[in-house]
Amino acid sequence: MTDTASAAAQAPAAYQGPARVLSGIQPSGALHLGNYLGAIVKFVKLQDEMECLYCVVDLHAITAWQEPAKLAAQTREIAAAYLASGVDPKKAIIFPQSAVLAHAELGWILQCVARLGWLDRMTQFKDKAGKHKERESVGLYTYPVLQAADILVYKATHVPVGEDQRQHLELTRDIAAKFNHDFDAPGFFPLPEAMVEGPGARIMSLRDGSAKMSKSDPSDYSRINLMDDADAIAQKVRKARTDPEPLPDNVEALALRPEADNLVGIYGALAGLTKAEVLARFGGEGFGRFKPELADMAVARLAPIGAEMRRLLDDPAEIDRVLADGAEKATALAAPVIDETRRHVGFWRPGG
Ligand code: AQP
Repeated sequence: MTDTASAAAQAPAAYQGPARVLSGIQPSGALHLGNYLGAIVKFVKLQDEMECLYCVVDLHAITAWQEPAKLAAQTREIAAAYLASGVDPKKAIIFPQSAVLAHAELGWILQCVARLGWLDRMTQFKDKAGKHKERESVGLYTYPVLQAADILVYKATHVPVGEDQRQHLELTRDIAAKFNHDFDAPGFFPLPEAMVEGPGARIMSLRDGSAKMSKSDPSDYSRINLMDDADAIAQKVRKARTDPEPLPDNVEALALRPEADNLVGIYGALAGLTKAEVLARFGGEGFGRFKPELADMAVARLAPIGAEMRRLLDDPAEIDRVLADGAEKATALAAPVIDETRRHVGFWRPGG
């Protein structure tokens, strides 16, 4: 048995199974442009390349208080965002995390594998808990272990996420390697790869270029929500914080201008352009000219998604069918993994 985080470094990645994608989003508030560009855009692309599972991680959402009367609706809203953005339930499995009990079961087993010292290093907990960590739920602290279970219960090999999740993926690899080592099961769990790369990996707040765009930011002007209408999007872009200088003509000059850098990055991510290509188009222009172009680009890309989400949410029967079907398929995929995990751990089994 090992007790350091170096297990992943020591263990060769001997996993032989198929490539599989798992990712999820919490139903903890309105989805924003960061969630869309950092995660959902990648979900859509990957469904044509690998077997994909996309969950709505409601077990994670309750690490902070969620109104019980709203949680199911919030879960449907995330599913609606997946569908409206182009995730196709014929290609990818879409399901609510809490509907597949194996997540919680493996989560507990992995809590007994992960070390306290590993969790103590997680910066997202420190960011979210702030100065009063003793008031946070235990679940918020152990959240990254449940995230490891979400991934490993399907033996997923690839995890499309934004930059903020990179550290949690490293932890997942350490947990997988330690399980494989401790239970003498080389290659049982894969050491999954975070797929962070991409122009939308870290979208920043419209009010503060040094803070990430976030559902929990108290200012709605800090983010563009997927369900914002065209007027709201235009207004938020217009009010986005900037500096008085015109846009530069080279990317290096954005280094000390976080708000300008963020807006150029957003335009590029939405338009499929590099920052250099955006600056080739707008370098030398003031924000008075750039912001309306950015607003038009954001509206063109997001308004149809918002409209489709509203249509789906008007009659949630279609969403519920997708979620129920996905839960059944995900449960079937997780069953043999949890069964084998139980065998490795040595739990009682009839006749076993
Ligand atoms: N600003 C962002 N830029 C790029 N990607 C982002 N993601 C989140 N914010 C950005 C990615 O979205 C996916 C789902 O995130 P989540 O809902 O599970 O939780 P989160 O990372 O805590 O996201 P939020 O929206 O910022 O919520 P709060 O305010 O609760 O912290 C993940 O892949 C994440 O990387």
